[in-house]
Amino acid sequence: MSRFLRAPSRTMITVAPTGAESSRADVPDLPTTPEEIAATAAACERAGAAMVHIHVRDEQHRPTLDLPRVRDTLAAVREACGLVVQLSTGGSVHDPLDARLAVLEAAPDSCSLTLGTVNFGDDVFMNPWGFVVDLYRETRARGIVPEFEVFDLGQLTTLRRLLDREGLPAGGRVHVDLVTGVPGGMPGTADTVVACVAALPTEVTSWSATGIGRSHLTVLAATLAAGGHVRVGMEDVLVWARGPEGPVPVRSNTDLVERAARVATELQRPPMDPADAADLLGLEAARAAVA
Ligand code: KMH
Ligand code: ZN
Repeated sequence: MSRFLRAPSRTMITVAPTGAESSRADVPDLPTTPEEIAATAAACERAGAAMVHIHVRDEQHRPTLDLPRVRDTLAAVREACGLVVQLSTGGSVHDPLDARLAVLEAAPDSCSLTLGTVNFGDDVFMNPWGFVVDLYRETRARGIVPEFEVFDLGQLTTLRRLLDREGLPAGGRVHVDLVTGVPGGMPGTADTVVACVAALPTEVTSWSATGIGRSHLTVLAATLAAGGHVRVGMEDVLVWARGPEGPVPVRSNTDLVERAARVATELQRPPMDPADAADLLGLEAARAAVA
């Protein structure tokens, strides 16, 4: 019987407002400056988000891992809202591994940690085992809670191996995010979500999922039905609906969070606030472990 048979009473909504893939020229409403990302985060908190997953952009709106810029963006977000702050260590497919590791110096509450290499459209998102281990050790040394990103079911076997060899994360909680629908990764279907939940290591204490692109709503609904938490945002989806006259673009991250909160509330699992998300992820215990 699944440990997740009883769904949590509240839903943690993570907003991923920016990502590294869309250009500002193509998506003029994409928040990219520290001020815009902070304002978006604050609006999304009011709409029901509990955590923000941040990719940083430079002054020309290009993805960057430049540490001063990362620190400025984090500081702006922390100033503007109370969301749990998660920094991407995935960066863009062009970022070197050492720069991706170095973002932990900015001391976010949480960071993404992808469990394996995956084709990513025409590119390759590199996450070799040695890098996974280095990144994991660094999170433990710094008291940062990792969110394990899973792009394919086999990466859950890597999580098993990682926990066996390295032990539990800082804070003792194990949170997994299923990233479905990437061209090259697992498909964004209800079957995928169910298969992954069945394969989660027993140490996993919470899980969420997101559907990239057209799988977005399917995965949102399947995840809520299966008792998971959800991630939404313009990193993952830019089409709001398939209208009679063609695709309707997403207007804002807030709209996406509001819709997720509405569906979750209808399903009797309303959004949790950032303090509850911090408890869920074990942030205080993680910090205490290195104090
Ligand atoms: N931008 C992708 C190559 C993460 O944030 O950790 C990787 C990504 C995952 O978005
Ligand atoms: Zn990301």
